[in-house]
Amino acid sequence: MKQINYLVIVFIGATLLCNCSAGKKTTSPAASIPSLKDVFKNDFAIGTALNTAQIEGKDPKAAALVEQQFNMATPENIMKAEVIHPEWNRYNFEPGDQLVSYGEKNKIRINAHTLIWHSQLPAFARQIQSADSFRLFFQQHISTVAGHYRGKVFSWDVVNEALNEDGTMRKSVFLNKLGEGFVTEAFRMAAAASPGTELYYNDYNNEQPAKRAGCIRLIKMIQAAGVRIDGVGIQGHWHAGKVPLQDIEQSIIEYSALGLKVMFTELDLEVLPRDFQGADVSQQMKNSPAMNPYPNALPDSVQQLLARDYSSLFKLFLKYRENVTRVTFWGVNDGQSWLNGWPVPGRTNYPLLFDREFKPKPAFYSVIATKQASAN
Ligand code: 9MR
Repeated sequence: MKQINYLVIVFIGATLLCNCSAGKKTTSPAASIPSLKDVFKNDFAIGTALNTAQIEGKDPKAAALVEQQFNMATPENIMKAEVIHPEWNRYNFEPGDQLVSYGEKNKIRINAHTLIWHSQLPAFARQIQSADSFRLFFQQHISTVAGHYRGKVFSWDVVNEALNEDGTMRKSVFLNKLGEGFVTEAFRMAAAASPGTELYYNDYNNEQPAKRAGCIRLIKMIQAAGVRIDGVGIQGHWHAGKVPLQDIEQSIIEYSALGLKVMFTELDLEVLPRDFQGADVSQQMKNSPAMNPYPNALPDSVQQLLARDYSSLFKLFLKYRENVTRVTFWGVNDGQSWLNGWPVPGRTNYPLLFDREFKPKPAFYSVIATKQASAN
């Protein structure tokens, strides 16, 4: 029965792609497919990560799809400290400003990412020795960057990935120099610098029980200090065939119980071999034919597995549409996904809803069909 459902979805997809009803074929899939942001408009926002070329307007094919499909966007790299604050007294706001005007023009709200993260720090910050100087960098970074985008971005990921898998604090330069109070302080400063902006804690694997408990401890610490935190981002870097649906559901329930919005901020589903789940960018593996099994095309069986998993996820998101405020995909299409280069460089990966030609995959249609089924 399930098999038949997916064949129907794929058939509908193929029909829409041909634009057969108009009696002629078109090469632009964007004109003839449903729009995720419209389909889910009464449920949650739909976002995408944008890379530098896309933000600079150098990728017209991506632009057409982005404007049609998404109402929120996260800069994949250009607002990270390494790029936006390269030297002690120098800030590089140009790409971020470009993103803000792109968003204004196309009614796409910006989820700024990210103020405080141990990774992609500028060299000067990594070299700071004294705790006092480091604190000054921390304060100036948050107040200057969040202040610059005050009233211009919808949200900030204030602190990113501060936790270990067992829920303890990651031994980052922020923890070493400032102690765990840095998390609360970051939210306090961001709220002061950008009062109207939603403020989130963001992490991967924070749907897993131990890390979730650590995340809840952090959130309660921020709240107990009387400091504002509006939501928690579960990144959602999962594996096809192993999506932890029960843990995700439990996390939505527990985070919502703290009065927070829940969002899925970096969704993609790995289809290639890997023996760990998550997004720790320091983990690397070697390439080999066995590690890169689909260099030319994704086999139909995996395509369908991906479609089923995306459908189950969206069914869950819809069940909790009162609590889930946004679902953001980490990239526009498969060819642009960071998973082509991590944790194994040079692989051909297929984790998103749109293929390398910007065409919708069966997973796209399964997501649309999930909404249609829930509405019936
Ligand atoms: O997708 C980003 C990739 O282009 C960068 O090389 C990488 C560097 O650390 O960061 C990626 O984005 C990460 C995000 O900022 C935080 N969560 C994990 C994401 C995937 O690594």
